[in-house]
Amino acid sequence: EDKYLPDSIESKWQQRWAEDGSFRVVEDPEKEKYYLLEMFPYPSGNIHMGHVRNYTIGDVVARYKKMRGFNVLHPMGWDAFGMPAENAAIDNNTHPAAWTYANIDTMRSQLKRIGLSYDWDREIATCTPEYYRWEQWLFIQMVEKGMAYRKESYVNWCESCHTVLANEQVENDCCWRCGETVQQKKLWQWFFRITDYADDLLVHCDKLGGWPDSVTTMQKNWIGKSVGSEVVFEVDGFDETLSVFTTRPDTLFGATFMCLAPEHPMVAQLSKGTDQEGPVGDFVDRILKQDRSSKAVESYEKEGVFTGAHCINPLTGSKMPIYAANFALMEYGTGAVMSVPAHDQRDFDFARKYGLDVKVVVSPEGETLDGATLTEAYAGTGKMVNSGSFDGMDNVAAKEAITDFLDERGIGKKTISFRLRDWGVSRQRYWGTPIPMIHCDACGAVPVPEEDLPIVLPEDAQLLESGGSPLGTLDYFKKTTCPKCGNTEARRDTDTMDTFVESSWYFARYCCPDYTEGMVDKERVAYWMPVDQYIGGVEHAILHLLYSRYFTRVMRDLDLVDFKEPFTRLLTQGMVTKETLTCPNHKWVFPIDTEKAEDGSVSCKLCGSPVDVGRVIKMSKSKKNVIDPNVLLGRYGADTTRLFCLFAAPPEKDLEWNDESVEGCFKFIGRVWRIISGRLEGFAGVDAYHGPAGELSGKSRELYTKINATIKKVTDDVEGKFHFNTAISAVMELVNSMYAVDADASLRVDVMRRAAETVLLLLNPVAPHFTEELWEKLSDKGLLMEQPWPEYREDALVSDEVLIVVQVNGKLRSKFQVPAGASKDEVQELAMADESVKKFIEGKAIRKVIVVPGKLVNIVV
Ligand code: ANZ
Ligand code: ZN
Repeated sequence: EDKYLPDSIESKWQQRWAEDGSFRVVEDPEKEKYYLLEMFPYPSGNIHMGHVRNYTIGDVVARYKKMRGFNVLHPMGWDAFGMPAENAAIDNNTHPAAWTYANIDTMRSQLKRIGLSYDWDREIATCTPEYYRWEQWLFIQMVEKGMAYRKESYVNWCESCHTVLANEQVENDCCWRCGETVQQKKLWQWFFRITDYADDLLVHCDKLGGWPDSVTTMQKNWIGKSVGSEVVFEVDGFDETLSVFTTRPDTLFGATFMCLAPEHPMVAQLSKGTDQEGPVGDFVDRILKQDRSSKAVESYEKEGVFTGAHCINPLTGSKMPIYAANFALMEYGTGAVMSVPAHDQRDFDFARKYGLDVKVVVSPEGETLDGATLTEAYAGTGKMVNSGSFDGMDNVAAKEAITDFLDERGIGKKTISFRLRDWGVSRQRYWGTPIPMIHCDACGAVPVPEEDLPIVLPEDAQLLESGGSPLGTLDYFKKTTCPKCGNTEARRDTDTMDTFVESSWYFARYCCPDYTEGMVDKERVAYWMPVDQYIGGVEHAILHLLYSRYFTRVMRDLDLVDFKEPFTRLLTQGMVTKETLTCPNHKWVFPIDTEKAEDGSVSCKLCGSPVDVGRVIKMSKSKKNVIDPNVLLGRYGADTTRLFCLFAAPPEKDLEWNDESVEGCFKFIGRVWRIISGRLEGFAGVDAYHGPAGELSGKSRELYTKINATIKKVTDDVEGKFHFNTAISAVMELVNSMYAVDADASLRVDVMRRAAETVLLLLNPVAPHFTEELWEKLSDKGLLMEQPWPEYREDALVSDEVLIVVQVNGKLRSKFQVPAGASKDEVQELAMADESVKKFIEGKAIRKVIVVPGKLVNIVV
């Protein structure tokens, strides 16, 4: 027996796996495939506990599926473009590429240190031209098929830094760098027409049976389908009409004014030449400087300005003033709203603020509402009132009736609106995929010819302290010739793509990362895709997952793949959490900068002050409630780290950091190590027992039942459910049973050996290093990870023992187990010989013994 030393064991096996290429996979039509994918990391510099947990969960599934005979694809790569690299480059005076590749090297070796079973031959970094050239190629296909288009749209702009800001760089409407109020600036930008797929993406949400309901619900809400009507209004004194989108056509009789988005093209036209021209212009200028995203708009106080014009209510014929209002979004419906103050709170507030009519048209059962005295809008259902021939009708039925009425007259129809907007992908950043388009005054936007791809991101762009699109400063990059007309004054697009584009198709590229003939090798992708199990953070529930689903549809419609849902099953793992520690002098402090006294009080090592132990929240560097995986790996090794991540909580729940639990996991591995390594000599030359349970008895039979029951329990917990925590508990129990019978002389060595092998097989996916090491000492059957997953025997699942209760003169004196088939005589004999029974019958005349087989012995003295 030797001591458990994780360091040397783990480095030995990691090296062996690397040398043997143990996790390399190729397409094998003979074998059933299993594609397991974890969301790839952004190479920020270091692996954190969230990564460790995510990748450990994935690794266990991958290793388990491999033992179950699947051909498992388990790749890893880097979501390598993005803004942090630019910021770090400015801060540290390096190049984003140098920073990124150095981080990748560090993080790759950290992942290897965890013993993750990746096929490193398939590693992808999205910042390499080999990768992004195909993204550029796809972009061009999309432009040519009308799936991508260019339009003028707003970006956040800081006037003092003279730069475009990403949403993340806007803090409380101000520039993160200089504090200047952020404005909106109109720029020409590229968009992907994801709205073309809105309905299909929505409908298929319900077919994603392997996804958490919470995620599909978030996607549905994000797509946001509303069924309603479009109603046409005539405008007093104008030839043009105005259309609105409404989900409440039943309230049309109560529409008393109209609101237009400040960006609406009719706003300027309506006010032109009226007294309102000046105020409208000022209002629009002011509003358009604000963030116009629907989220921001919701938080603003509602305000507006009269345009000077009126429209005509098509049902009542009355004149409705037209306002420009900050809450009307140009991007939703038609950009115009029919306002019904009696039944919509926002309209109500607006009407009271500007003294506009409030007219009740839906009345709740048994109540009469009066618009003049109403204190809040009534949004409920009821009977139609003040609505001409529709009076008395149920308002829900009136939706249909009024829409039909309008439809017959050609001034309304049923329509559907989606909240989902087209995906704007132009970024005025450096560290991203260059947009492969050329702008020519004569030809417009012209795609880069395919043979000129990739458009490589220049290495020498100056990252300006002020930000902005650095590619625009490089004349040699920017100036080019129009591929269509030869115009030498053409300009390259100097924007780069949103980094979400890279992560929308990387899963397909893993199937064929070396492919040079196209974006994806259709055959190899057909073998591996879709991903059978995807694992990642719930923070990607909407954008990344929706974009990936969208991109897969685009690739299908371009005949690159032949499926449309990329991820069959999705697991969103919980967060890794820990309590926060605060010191009066140092604010947040790291756990390693604190000390715990005997009495449990915590103090700051830096200043000695008492430390306040605060709430348990997600580990984050800023709150310093983090555990560095390197520290954990250094102290306990990878197997303990992995075991802890899986044992402390089921994957979808939050995992709260717990020092004792880590320690407990380490001790458990030590226990397994001791009991198996201590018996190696005894096991030599003995084959593990796999035979019928009936041939065993006593402790051997008991242990055999436990072995088989454990295999069943672990398999049930892991298969489909990923309840690793309860699976591990079951193995712990089996190990306890091994200890309990260890000293028993009657125990059959081949059964004990079977227990040892079973523990190693069941634990191998979780703790692959030490189990492999023990297996090597135990068995000559080759690598443990290449063994098939253990099978259990039905006949060994139930214990064949029954409990016998022994009474003396009707009083309970003892209990014991006997084999189920034991005869009356055998049971009686055992009862009489029982130590605690003997005391009561010794020296007394035995009058009668009653034996109820399988149940009870009653001795009458
Ligand atoms: C009249 C009305 C009466 C409305 C009423 C609601 C309640 P959802 O359900 O989210 O789709 N609307 C339409 N276009 C808009 C725009 N561009 N900007 C801001 N608001 C807009 O919302 C649909 C409702 O939002 C529409 O129905 C419209 O107001 C408003 F008692 O029309 B409603
Ligand atoms: Zn041209």
